[in-house]
Amino acid sequence: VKQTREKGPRKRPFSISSLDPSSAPRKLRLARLRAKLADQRADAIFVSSLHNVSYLCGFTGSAAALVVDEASATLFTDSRYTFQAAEEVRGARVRITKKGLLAEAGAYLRSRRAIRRIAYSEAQLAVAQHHALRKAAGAGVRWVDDGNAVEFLRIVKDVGEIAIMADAATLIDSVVRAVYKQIKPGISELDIAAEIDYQMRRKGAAGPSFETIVASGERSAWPHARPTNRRLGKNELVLLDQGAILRGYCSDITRTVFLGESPQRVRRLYHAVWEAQQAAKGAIRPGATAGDVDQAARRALERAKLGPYFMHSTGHGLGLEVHEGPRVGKGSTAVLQEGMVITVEPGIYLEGFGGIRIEDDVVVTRNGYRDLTTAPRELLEL
Ligand SMILES: [Mn+2]
Repeated sequence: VKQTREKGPRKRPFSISSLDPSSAPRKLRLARLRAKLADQRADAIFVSSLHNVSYLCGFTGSAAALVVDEASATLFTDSRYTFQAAEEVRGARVRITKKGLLAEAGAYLRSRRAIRRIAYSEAQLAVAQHHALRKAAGAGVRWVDDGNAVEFLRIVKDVGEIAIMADAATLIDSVVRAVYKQIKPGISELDIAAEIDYQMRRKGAAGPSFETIVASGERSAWPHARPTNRRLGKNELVLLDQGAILRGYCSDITRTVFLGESPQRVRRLYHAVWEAQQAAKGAIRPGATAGDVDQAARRALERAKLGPYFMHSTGHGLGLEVHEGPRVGKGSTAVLQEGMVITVEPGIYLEGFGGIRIEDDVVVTRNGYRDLTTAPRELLEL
């Protein structure tokens, strides 16, 4: 059942249903992948990352491998997914395996005499799995590193992907706004996290992009705190970091609020983080490096004498995975291009006091950037 989208006058030109029948984006993805394989002098690629499989052929089941060669693509999955594969897969043949995915994919490679050099990802295959695959494929096949070929393609999103990611961002925006009403002294971090997760499912998300973070008081100084049964008190910071998966794509937003009337110190620190985020966003344009974006945030916090309290990257690429390319950290030489989606999330963390982070998802546009998440960024006092 698709999420209902009747409300509102805006027509969405790139719903998944309007993309799939033509399968044009997937054809283009396969064509680009083949060009990369030719560069690496590989005859085929063995794709085992499920995100890469769904990116290339649309299949979203939990057991699959895809072999792409010069002229064809073959998806291997098992009989639990017969109907699902028939519905989802575009641009690839489907083989329902009976004796195990790796054994049959390997046997297929052995039978294909023209495939001698096959690219694969060391990072996406367990050692035991690679042993099984090698054994089935036989000694005639040479395995070479795929150079993250598919991950590189995924960094630049097409219009259809950006439309979905904008919807995923809007969804999590509305969750954050709704949950503010429930944040008050006495409620526990776990209660708030449960409410966030519940709200996103009610709004059509497949689930959270990562374990929802709710950290209050001193615990907000832990950048990746797990929610606990700690109850919120008066006059403390609450950091909320959450994301939703919608039609396969992740969103990721952080807001920090204050329970009560904020003291001068909190307002000053919050403003410095906000300025750092503005500075980082201001550095986003095609041709700039991701390292430039990171440096803009870092310099702004250094100017405010808060440099030592910012101890993580400014952001990361976002898409089918919550962390993907490009890296948006110190010294990153990745060159920004129109269509990349990244997070911008500077933060400061003071032990024994608390932490403040403001995070948005943005898409790189022709001459700058556009925010996908838009929930208010001024310091909210609840
Ligand atoms: Mn993030």
